Amino acid sequence: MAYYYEEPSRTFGEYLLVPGYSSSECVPTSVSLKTPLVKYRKGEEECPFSLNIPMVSAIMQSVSGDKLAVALAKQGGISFVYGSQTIEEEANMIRRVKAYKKGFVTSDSNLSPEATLGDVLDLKERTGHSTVAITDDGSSHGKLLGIVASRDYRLSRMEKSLKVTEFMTPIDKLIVASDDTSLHDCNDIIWDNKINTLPLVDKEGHLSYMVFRKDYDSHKENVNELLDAHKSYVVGAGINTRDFAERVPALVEAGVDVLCIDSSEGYSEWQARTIKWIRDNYGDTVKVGAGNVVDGEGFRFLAEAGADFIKIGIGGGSICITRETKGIGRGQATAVKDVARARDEYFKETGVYIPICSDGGIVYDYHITLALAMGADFVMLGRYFARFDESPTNKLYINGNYVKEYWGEGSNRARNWQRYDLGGATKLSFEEGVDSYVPYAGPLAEGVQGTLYKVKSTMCNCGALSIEELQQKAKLTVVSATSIVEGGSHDVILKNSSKKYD
Ligand code: RVP
Repeated sequence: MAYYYEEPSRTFGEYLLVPGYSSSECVPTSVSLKTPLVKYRKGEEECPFSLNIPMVSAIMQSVSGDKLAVALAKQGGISFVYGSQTIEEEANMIRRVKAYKKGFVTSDSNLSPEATLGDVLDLKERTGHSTVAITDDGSSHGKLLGIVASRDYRLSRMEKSLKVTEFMTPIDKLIVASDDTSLHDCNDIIWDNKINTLPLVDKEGHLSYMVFRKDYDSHKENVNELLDAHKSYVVGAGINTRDFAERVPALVEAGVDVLCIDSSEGYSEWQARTIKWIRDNYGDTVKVGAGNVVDGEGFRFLAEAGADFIKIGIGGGSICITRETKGIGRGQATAVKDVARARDEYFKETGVYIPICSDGGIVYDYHITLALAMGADFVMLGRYFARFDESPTNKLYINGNYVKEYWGEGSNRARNWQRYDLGGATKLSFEEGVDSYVPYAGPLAEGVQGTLYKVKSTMCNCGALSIEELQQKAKLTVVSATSIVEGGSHDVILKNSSKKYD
């Protein structure tokens, strides 16, 4: 006979947190949102890879490109660049994030002296960077001959066929430093000489690195930024259960920090095979998350398969119609509660703590706090991030409002059939997602900081200064339909009515 779960399948909108005692020390500025990303022996060792904020961006074409990845890493979170593109395109996105910022940057924009102004413009279009190193062989470590920056050319006055040697700033007019100069000294040279770029060269005059003034400024602004050991932004990438033997090596080679299997249904042999292949080829050096699951059984399967973190959620995404089309899924809150229980049991048995991620269905900011209180270590968001300037989609003006496009990976537009494939498919058989608009919400930094201030305030109301403390102290209550009405403004005539989205 079929199995019936006792509890109805509930979602975040059906719960509220009941405040606990908060001492005078419990203020938002004292709250830490640091949270583990990958499994570790809790109590015996530090988590080897943590996030500074509990937010990651969804593995979606309309959300996680390299621009958003940089913006989110600056705030302390991580993006999972979408895998529904060619291996080369995805690896290039990872490369762009890794090259974006380091104290010392390996120049990714280089041309030989034979190149023209037209080549400079093409390269700028591809990399998004306006400083180009001219080296003898056009490589990032060739002999440095000069630099082309935006101030060196005027499109209105110069032919595109003009050779770079005609307008670059040549090496004898450049300020350069030797490649053993410390970052501190490089920054002093930049300030003293009022320059934007300092090339570092070795004894033979070969280009080693560039140091940029803008990196120094931006590092000072972003206290939470998530950097790797080489001072590059940390970035993740989505993979699928079909082409992993080619995709994973390309992403690792490009410098990816963590992978995640992107699938609408993770309780499958395909996921176990993918994780096994990664372990066989890379051991524990390549971290990989798996999912999505919605109950303890699914969690246990992926834990035993060796996943570094496990993602929860089927059918709760704002653009997702899986529940309507296939009749599978589970209310997100119930799924998180159930998986968190299984995670804690697994920890008691093995001493290994596997972080869990609540993926999809976050509508209001307080849903993030609820997900964390229910046991999630971090949340994955699509709709939320698609609204910002940095998402890769078009911003449009429709019916008097600015909107951004947002489409599901299971929509005809994305055609990410690998995400829905359970073997044998070569195309998307039916749609599980929609194509839509979301209200435009400005720059990511402002949005994320506003959201997290609310999360921290609520945590203080619960007497919690960390996510772990919130999980221990949280008191949650199911709300009745009538009390939901009571929770909004009611029985008044609003002066300025505008729809709330956060
Ligand atoms: P949301 O944040 O509610 O917009 O949900 C984003 C999540 O929805 C993704 O992380 C993914 O798990 C899921 N998704 C993505 N595409 C689709 C679909 O087309 N059905 N669903």
